[in-house]
Amino acid sequence: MKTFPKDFLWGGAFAANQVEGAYLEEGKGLSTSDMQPQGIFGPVVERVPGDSSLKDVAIDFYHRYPEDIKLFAEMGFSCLRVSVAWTRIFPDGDESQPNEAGLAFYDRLFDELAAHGITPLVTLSHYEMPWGLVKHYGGWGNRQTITFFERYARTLFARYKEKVKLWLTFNEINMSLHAPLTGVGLPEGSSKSEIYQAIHHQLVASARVVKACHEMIPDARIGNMLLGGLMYPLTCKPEDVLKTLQENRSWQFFGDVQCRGVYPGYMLRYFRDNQIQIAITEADREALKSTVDFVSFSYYMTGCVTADEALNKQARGNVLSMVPNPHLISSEWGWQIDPLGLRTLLNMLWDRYQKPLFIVENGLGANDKPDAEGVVQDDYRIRYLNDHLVQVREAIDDGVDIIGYTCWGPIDLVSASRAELSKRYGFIYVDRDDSGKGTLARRRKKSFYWYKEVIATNGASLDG
Ligand code: BGP
Repeated sequence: MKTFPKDFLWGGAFAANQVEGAYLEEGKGLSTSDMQPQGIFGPVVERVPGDSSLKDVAIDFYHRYPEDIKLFAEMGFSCLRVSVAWTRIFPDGDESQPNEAGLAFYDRLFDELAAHGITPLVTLSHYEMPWGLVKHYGGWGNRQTITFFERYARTLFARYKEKVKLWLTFNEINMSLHAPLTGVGLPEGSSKSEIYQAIHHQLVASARVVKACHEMIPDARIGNMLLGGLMYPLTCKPEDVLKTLQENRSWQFFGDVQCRGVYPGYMLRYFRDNQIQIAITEADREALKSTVDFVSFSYYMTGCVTADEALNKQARGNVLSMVPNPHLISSEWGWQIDPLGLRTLLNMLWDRYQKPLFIVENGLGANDKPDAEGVVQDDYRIRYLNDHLVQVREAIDDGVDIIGYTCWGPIDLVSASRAELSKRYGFIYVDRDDSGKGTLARRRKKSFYWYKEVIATNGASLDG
């Protein structure tokens, strides 16, 4: 019988800015996320006293984490992916000393997880950076940001070295091409050269903190995080196939640098062909040689690529544009559902990198409606997750080395792309709506009990 490995990590994942709230508490500074109340594609809005954004409170995890962790433990989680808000530790980004209150919060959080036997997987940077670094330094466009980020990462490694053994550098590092402010702190309309220069700085920073992590916590493992944007050719026309290869390389490039330590030739050609000039120093080349221990990624959907411009209708996920696949159905938000694609992607990444893989995001955003008894009967979510996990099991049977699975948003949270609460991913319902109304009370959905059973049986209860 096909099974999951004995020590497979099961759990959920989220980002500080989508759950914590407390956006100015205990010395926290403003982040890019605080400046984009309408989400990662929305405009920058200057914050003024008395204004409010859904993310300011989010689901109030900052104050309610003990209750939430208890529920995760009840489901049997062995892992929880969280992120640290950089602005709780260095409010403007360029301070020389960290904010003790911010560090103390994550101490409490990690202690609470440990008390429930849950392993933390910690993302250093998930869709936010200090606004101070954007305003005064030009974000990742400035080489100095590498130093600020390394200081921040080293502060976390020193503080939490006994508590956190699994780390990720940048969430969906390839998304900067599509949402430059969120990704690299550059304004919309930045040129390709500016964006790739900022990305280069981020790749160097990622490699430098990989090295720092290895030195400071030798028994830790640190990975990268890609938006796994698997594309299929729309037809078998050779032109479509070549274009698809190139499209896939536009995100694989990040993994290639982070896993192999050098810029791939196809990217150098892309830079040449598009007159993109990037300053890369000898020290940068040396730094890039520190490669990640494992590869993590998010997986929600796939799309198609065509070389035929006339057919090139744009369907949008939250980050990537793609041609719809006529063989797949879509979620309420238009994301095409493709469980089999997860098996393909796992095999592709394993073939390419031969490093352990970690699925750190996957899930279905839906507009859940509680029934008369107040219960969300989310059979559609159960079906989605079941079908994806069946394919994870198939990939394990294919010989792919997979560390674990943390589904996105185990508790309802504020969505990244549009900053909505009505797009729910959770096993746990949170009573709060898009206008901010609600008690913030937590309630178990039907999927809560389903996931609990999946974890308890280490996947044996899956259907299929
Ligand atoms: C990924 C992000 C997450 C998350 C998820 C779902 O791109 O890493 O932060 O939010 O997508 O997207 P959304 O919240 O827009 O539904």
